Amino acid sequence: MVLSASDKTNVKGIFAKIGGQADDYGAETLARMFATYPQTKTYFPHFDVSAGSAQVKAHGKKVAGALIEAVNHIDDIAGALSKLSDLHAQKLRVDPVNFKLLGQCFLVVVAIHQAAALTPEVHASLDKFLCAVGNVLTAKYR
Ligand code: HNI
Repeated sequence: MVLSASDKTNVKGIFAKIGGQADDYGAETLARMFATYPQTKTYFPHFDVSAGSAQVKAHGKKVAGALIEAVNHIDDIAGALSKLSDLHAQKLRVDPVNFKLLGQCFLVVVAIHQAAALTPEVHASLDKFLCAVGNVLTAKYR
């Protein structure tokens, strides 16, 4: 999954528009993932997974923060998310299919809140970026 120069520009641009709303997008992404793909809830037995719960908000903020970290180091996503990659591979062992589900939900949230900015080109670049993040977080499995 190689991001082209224009992919990187598109991803930075859409995240610049998202700005301070990223935490809310993260929480909405998780709430949609839990509602639409209930099997994802099995990784969070210790969470109140209802939309708007304190845990969903707090975790949404963490996920958004990691995505922003990846955007800020878009030429070295693996380096930027190295610790997170260890955590997901060695401790959490989340089945890789779930990263696609989270990515789809994030795209839906961006489509709702940034409809005008999410041109087909930006959509494609954001999809590639989310795949790249998912690949990094599952790279150290096995
Ligand atoms: Ni993920 C913890 C980021 C996908 C299940 N996850 C984190 C943390 C971050 C994070 C940040 C907090 C780490 C810490 O506390 O040090 N997760 C991300 C990102 C993606 C992602 C950026 C994809 C874009 N995680 C997923 C998916 C699942 C998932 C798809 C399962 C469906 N993550 C978890 C679980 C935890 C977690 C479970 C621990 C939660 C807790 O607090 O107990």
